[in-house]
Amino acid sequence: MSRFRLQQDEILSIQELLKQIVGEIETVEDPGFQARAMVHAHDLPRRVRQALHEFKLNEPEDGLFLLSGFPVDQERLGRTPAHWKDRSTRSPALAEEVLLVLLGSLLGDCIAWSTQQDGLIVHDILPIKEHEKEQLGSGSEQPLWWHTEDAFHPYRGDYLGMLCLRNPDAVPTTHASFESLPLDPGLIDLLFEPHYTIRPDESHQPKNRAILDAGDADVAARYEQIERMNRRPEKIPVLFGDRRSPYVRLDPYFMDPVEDNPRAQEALDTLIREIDRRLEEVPLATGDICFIDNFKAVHGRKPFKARFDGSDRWLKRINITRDLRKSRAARAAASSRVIQ
Ligand SMILES: O=C(O)CCC(=O)C(=O)O
Ligand SMILES: [Fe+2]
Repeated sequence: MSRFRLQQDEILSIQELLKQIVGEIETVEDPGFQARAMVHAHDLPRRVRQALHEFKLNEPEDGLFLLSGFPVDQERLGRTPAHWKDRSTRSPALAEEVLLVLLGSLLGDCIAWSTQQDGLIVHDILPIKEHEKEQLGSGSEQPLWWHTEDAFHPYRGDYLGMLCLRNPDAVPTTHASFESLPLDPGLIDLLFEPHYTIRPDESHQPKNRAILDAGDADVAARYEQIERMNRRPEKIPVLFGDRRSPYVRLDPYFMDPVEDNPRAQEALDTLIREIDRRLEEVPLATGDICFIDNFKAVHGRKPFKARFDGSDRWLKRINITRDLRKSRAARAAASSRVIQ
């Protein structure tokens, strides 16, 4: 894992930068701020920029970058909200959200989904009572099975960024990479071929939308598209890129058995078993910021007993693409971040 610990002078310089930006905006969702984020990111300490640049350029096999040492004022945050839709106009974690977006901008551009968390760029990950037993980031009692983020979608992010505001019970995020997978070449051949299907995960379903805008034709059309992807998922390979260091696209919980090709199913089962064996725990602590290479590693979360008393685990999450252009047909304007 690439570990990066902020030094005191770097923390002070970041705090100074955040103070200035937070004074100018009401929310990180402000398109003006999103447009300027990459330029603001040039003012982050040089050692931070260098480290994230190397993570992007060298694509380390474990696909995990962990930055720690940023202090988070718990009193300013107040209580962990009961739901991500319980947003005050001005987030108590605005500075941390800005920091996550700036760091993410060193890897690419933040993207949002019109079908997920109401099209917001910065997501809250916190346990929600009604989702306790569900296969969602906001679930708790079930393990969140390891996955590629938004694996079903061709425009899924290249990176996932998470900033931990609090995690009092040290609930682990899980992580596995594909470094020197002991698979025989015949199985690798099959995994590189389009035998597999991945259906949209629960977070993109209309029942998980907060804003009641059933009359919005655009949004309705997006959900119809998700429904089509659910009914007739296209056949895809789960490995791609370089055979010696493959990229992956996997979400076993939402994959159907390959009925017409038992060898392809066997290859997938073997791959899943190997990843299960490698799954590691990464309990994020307050102030930890991790970036996961969504092509090189999978991630999930261990089950836990949520408290629902305002002191629960609370993370902020972003998705980042290296190439905003490839989704242009699905976005309203060149500078828009929302994939529809
Ligand atoms: O809670 C975590 O640590 C991971 C959550 C996650 O993978 C997700 O929400 O997609
Ligand atoms: Fe995830």
